[in-house]
Amino acid sequence: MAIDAARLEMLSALTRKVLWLSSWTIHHANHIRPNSDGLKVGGHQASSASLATIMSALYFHVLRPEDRLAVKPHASPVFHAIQYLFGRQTRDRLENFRGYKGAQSYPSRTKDTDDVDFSTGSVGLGVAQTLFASLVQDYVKAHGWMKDRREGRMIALVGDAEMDEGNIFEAPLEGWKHGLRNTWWVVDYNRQSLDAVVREGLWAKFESMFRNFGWDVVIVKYGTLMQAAFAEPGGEALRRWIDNCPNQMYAALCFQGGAAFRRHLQDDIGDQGEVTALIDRRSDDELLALMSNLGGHDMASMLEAFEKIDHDRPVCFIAYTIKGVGLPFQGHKDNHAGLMTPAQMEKWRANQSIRPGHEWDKFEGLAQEETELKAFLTEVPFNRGGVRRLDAPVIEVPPHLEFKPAAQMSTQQGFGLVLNEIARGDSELAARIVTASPDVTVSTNLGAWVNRRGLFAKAENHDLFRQEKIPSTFNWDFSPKGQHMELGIAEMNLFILLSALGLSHQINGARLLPVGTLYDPFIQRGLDALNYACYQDARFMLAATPSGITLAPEGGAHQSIATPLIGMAQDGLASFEPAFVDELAVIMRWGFEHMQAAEGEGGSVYLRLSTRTIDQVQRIMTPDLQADITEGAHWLRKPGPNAEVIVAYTGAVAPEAIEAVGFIGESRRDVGLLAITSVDRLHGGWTAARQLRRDRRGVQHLSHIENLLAPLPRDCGIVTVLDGHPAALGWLGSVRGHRVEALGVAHFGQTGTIDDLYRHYGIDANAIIDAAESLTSGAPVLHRKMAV
Ligand SMILES: Cc1ncc(C[n+]2csc(CCOP(=O)(O)OP(=O)(O)O)c2C)c(N)n1
Ligand SMILES: [Mg+2]
Repeated sequence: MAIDAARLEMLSALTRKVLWLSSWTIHHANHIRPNSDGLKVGGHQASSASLATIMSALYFHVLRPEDRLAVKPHASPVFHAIQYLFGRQTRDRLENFRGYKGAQSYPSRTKDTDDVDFSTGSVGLGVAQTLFASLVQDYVKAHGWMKDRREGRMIALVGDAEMDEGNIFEAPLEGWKHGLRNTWWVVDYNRQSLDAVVREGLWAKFESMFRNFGWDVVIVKYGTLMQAAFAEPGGEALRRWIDNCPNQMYAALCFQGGAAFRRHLQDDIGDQGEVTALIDRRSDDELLALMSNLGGHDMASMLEAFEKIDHDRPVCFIAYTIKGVGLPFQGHKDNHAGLMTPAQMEKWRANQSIRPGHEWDKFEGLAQEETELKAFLTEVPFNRGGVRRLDAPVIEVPPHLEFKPAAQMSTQQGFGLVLNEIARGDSELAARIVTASPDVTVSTNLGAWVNRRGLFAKAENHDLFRQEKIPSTFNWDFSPKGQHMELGIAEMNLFILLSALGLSHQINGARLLPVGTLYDPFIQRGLDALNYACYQDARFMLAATPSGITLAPEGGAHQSIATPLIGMAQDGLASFEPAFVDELAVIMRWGFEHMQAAEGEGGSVYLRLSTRTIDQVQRIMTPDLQADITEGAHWLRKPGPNAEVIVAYTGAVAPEAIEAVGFIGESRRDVGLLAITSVDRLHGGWTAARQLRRDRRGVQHLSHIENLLAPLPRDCGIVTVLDGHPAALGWLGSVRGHRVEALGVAHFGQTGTIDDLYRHYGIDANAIIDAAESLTSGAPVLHRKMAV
């Protein structure tokens, strides 16, 4: 469908304006706040120029309000400039680009105010997020929660070097399995990365890979000027020359300009009549305009490519561009951190008829009337839908989560039991939970949940084993109403899916309560994606199990040491490591509410669980105890007034701590046992309380751990113990100045029984007793007898 000339001219004018405003933003920010090297402001200017036409084509013409975008990080100035033209970004924030509370260097859902759909920054992750967001949209639709909303297209604007990130290629495989639709990836094929010019022929690799995954691939290589020239006599020879020109050479010539192109064309083609005449008919400037008219810089070509798509299959567009196009350093391989000099900016300003002092004026220097431009911007399809960030009501969580108790259980088992009870009922909570696991559904105890709630697929598919009457514990039926999304092993995909599920209330206006399971050590495999999900404020619950060296015979590769520290350090993630299932049930209940709390108050939840079966404590779950458990700690044995030593433990080592305290209590006074359910919440509460006291002098607020440790005498020792890095609990001594012996695991890799390994790594009862002895004086403490 041909687009009319006036609209095309309007779109081109706005593209020029976007390029100017984004460059002015960068220029301005640079001059008010020079970086340490005095010159560079990231890779914004060249990266932005590369995408100005493509993004203008999308935002000013192609997009509909329900479409969602992830923009490659360094093009954030272009994104902000477009939002500024729409009236969603303020001049103040643009002037303060990269500054405190200014427009963000990389588009941020949480820190920017101008309608960012998906944060980007760590390249590759935003790209995959669009794919999973599309699968989530399908899930929401299949469950009947789209209401009258139209399906959106999930679009990523991708750098060509960004495509080196492995996580990008893990995603389409998952997309293929789930019948991916409504996903567009637009590759800004400027053939430059940060450091250099990319390899020849990359596009062909992309093309075959995406076709292989079932995607449509659209290559937008030549702009309309080029196409017109190719139709002239001699044009075919010109096309051949362009196609054969190596990336480095093309980039270098774009930097050098029209005369250089002419020289090279003449040298390579020689005097061939028609093509020579074609070249000679153009001035140097015209020749450069022709040779830089790659598809990605040509409004008409981009619109045509986008508008031609008449299906909902995923599409990869490969749009040829020149990095930094239109700017003095276009094509230069060092341009990633390039900036225009004040003199260059001045010249460009004058060329565009922008008066000094009017650089921020939205329509300054454009040929069209202001009223016409304003009307155009208000009426673009993208702006016809009102607020794009949606919300959804909070799902009620019952006051208690039940589970079928047993005298001995593991927390992993408890997790399955709690979910099983939820699945048996017909609560709204049960309906909104969606589970996912990277091929460890059964081994993380999600099996009972999946048996009851089924697997999600757009088409029904019954478990063949069941149909064939082959006995199996698990019922693997797929249907559009299923509530478990089966994933392949890739942990990156798990976290990005959780990120997409956990934003559904804002993207689809339908709240989901995602619960993901994986083996604890493999958090590290997907850590950047987990970090990214938290940064976007996606809300989910993660059950990581088994954990630590407690899974003993599995050996080194599966033992996690660092995860308690990751749980503490990860912003936006409340981490717990309960020892008993009654604690876990309280935590999960709290978690489902925390996942729904307002921005700045709620977050995601990480449960570090264990396969170790231990004796459960018999007790009444009072409201006070519940509060203590979610705050992070409670006394399992309260210390007396003259306590000489206490033991503070977290997680699966509870039996060792309990046993050790029994021995220590024989010869030391008033020994206490502190059960820590969340070292993260304890530490966070302590930090927040100190901050509050600093900020508001006179405020007496004490944190939970300060209150718990307050009655201890000053010379009381603390032995801390966990199946994880000892530093996670070592800080307890700083709260009130007590001496600490911190036990934990700092090396890994042994196989053996739990007893073998606890002894080997020094977290068994005797190690705790030794540590208590070293902190106290008095008669030797009786030790546990070792089995020989
Ligand atoms: C995971 C990650 N690694 C490294 C970087 C640093 N970095 C930012 S942009 C970039 C290269 C970008 O090249 P490309 O994707 O082709 O975008 P272009 O600048 O050409 O538009 C790199 C290495 C990053 N942001 N994220
Ligand atoms: Mg590039």
